[in-house]
Amino acid sequence: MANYWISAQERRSLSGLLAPIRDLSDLDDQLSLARTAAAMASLAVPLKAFADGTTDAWLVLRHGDTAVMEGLLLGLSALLGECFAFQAERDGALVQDIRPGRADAGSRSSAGSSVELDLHTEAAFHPRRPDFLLLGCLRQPGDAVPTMIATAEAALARLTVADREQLRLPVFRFRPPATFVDATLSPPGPVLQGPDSAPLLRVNCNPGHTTASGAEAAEALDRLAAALRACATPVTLDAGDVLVLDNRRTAHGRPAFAAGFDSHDRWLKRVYVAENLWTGPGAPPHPTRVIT
Ligand SMILES: O=C(O)CCC(=O)C(=O)O
Ligand SMILES: [Fe+2]
Repeated sequence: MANYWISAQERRSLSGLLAPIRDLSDLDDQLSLARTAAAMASLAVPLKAFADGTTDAWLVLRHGDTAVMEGLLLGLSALLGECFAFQAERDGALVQDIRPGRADAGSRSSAGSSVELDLHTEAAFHPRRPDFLLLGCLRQPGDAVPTMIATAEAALARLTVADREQLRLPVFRFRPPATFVDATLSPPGPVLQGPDSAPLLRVNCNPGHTTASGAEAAEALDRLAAALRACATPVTLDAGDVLVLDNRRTAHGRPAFAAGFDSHDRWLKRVYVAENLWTGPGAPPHPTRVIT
């Protein structure tokens, strides 16, 4: 990837194509464009999906805002690490559409709408949890739906030492959200890891999604959930905005909202990123980006 060059002409044409994305000026333009292009060129799956029967990476970006956002997310993921997906979730799509589905309205997952999606770290049940989560917004209705974000550090500052010790015990089990098919409960593990000054969190506060064995651990978990809710900040994405979340240091969620299940609904694109995809717990055998 480091050896990938784009010509001045290609860069000019890409700049025009990326213009609809707001806040591009916040990025290091040339680096992000080059990485975006390189990320797209190196990924067979999204190219197949968007290239209309050709393998020309540049065509991918000519399909309008949807593909441009996908390119931007893949480019950002290349800056952070490696994008990946789970075969059991949304059929292994590397860039996932987060929009309300009528059949899933009541599900406490990213596909739901009529119920709150309580604070959670992404894929808490899985050994290969994303290190980062990218959410790119394509559409936000007038009645805007924020993403709620709470940092582990702020929440843990509200807990006692005894509660934090309970959360470090490997007595918690994590259930997959409804967007996963055929996925099972995790083996027992801790909710809290790392030093107190840089805590790492693994939790899903939706009912029944994290269970503790032992009354003290269960109570500490309840108090953590309350602390996360108490310090959660709403972040509202507008079309063109991208949210980058560190999935080890933050929990996220969103309130219930009214969906029309039509072309006016809120629409996000989501990408999971691993800093080192092919090493560590749950690592897939190289070079698979879609974990089975
Ligand atoms: O809808 C949102 O703002 C966040 C949904 C969510 O939890 C996710 O996409 O992982
Ligand atoms: Fe999520």
